[in-house]
Amino acid sequence: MLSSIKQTDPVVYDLICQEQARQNNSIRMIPSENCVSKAVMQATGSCLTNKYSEGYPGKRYYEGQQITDQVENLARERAKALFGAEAACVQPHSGSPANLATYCALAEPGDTIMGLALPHGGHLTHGWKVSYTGKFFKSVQYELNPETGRLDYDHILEMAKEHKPKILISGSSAYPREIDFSKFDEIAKAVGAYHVSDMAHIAGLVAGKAHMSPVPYADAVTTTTHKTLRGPRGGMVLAKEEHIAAINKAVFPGFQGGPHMHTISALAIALHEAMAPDFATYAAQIVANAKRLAEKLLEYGFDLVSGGTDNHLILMDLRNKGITGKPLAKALDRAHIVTNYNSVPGDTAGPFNPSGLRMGTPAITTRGMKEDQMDLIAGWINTICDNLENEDVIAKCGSEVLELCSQFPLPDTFVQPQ
Ligand code: DSN
Repeated sequence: MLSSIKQTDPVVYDLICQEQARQNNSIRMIPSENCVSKAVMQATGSCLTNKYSEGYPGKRYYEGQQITDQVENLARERAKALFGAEAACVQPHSGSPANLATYCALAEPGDTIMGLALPHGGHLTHGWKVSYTGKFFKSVQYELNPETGRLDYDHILEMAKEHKPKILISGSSAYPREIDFSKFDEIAKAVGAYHVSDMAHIAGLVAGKAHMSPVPYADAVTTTTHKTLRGPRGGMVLAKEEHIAAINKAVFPGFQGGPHMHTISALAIALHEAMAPDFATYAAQIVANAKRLAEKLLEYGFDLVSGGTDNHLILMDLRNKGITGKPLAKALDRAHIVTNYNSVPGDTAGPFNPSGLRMGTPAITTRGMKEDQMDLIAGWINTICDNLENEDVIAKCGSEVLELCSQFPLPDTFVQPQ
């Protein structure tokens, strides 16, 4: 697949090969990452990258759209069928532009939006102060219940009644529990707000029926396409029919120019893959793996935000271990276990060395790992946590990790190391 790159630019070829080897020889547990199939990968490198297609199918600003219209319509129709949505926009370049465009379609700058605070598991674009979503709009942030580490729907209702947001945002980037989107719908209706749901992290779980779907309960649902959904890097908005014209207009010409048709073709393939029965098995295994890992980590005395997980991710609060997330993430990385340090609710440490560690199971489940392998991973995390300065112990765990990786190559339908 890479032979032309090797011939034209050996430097880039070498870097890509090194990255492929790194991915192959590590337990990749960043919960927003995954591995795409060869088919998805090849579509992202196809001739569709050569085409400009400003506009939407049937109404473009350039000629030569005989094929691109079909590609975009196919992706839209598959997105609607997979998620049971009335309408879909598949042009957002990723999740952040999808969110901003959706807010601008449904509200005016200066209106109030209300989302989950970043240190409590929300995303930057849910109105956090450093994001333009927190500057263009008046942002009010709800937090998790400090006792349970879970969403507190009564508290969210009280805040919504007080602040009367134009948009209530459900969804998260670091929340390990199932979200009850019907409750967000009730709250939004009670205060006359639009309900926008960001399902980026759980889109694959929703597609595989391993998590409640926000689609029946939200005016608009935004998502990236490359996390649990296992598609190309991209974004998408699913919406009620009455909102799609405004959302389309906000995406193009509001925020973006030409759509990335190569990505949209790859998304169409990923949606097709997600319709296959084995995708539901995959989604269920992601959750089973995360639950087993959480169980083992609790046995080792780790403190988990909310006490466990219902989805694909785990958020460890390391304050009871007397360490922060960064040294642990770095030591794990030296042993080829890749996670990310993360803020936790009530964190007083800064975002560059917060008190938590976030990890997830989508990519390792794609490799075929199951509950037994989660037991091994929990053991290595515990050993490394107790030996942060002991490079011999870290190296020993690292060689055991490499041995495990060699036993779980990606399936043949995925890109293999060169
Ligand atoms: N950066 C993504 C994540 O890691 O959760 C969210 O967009």
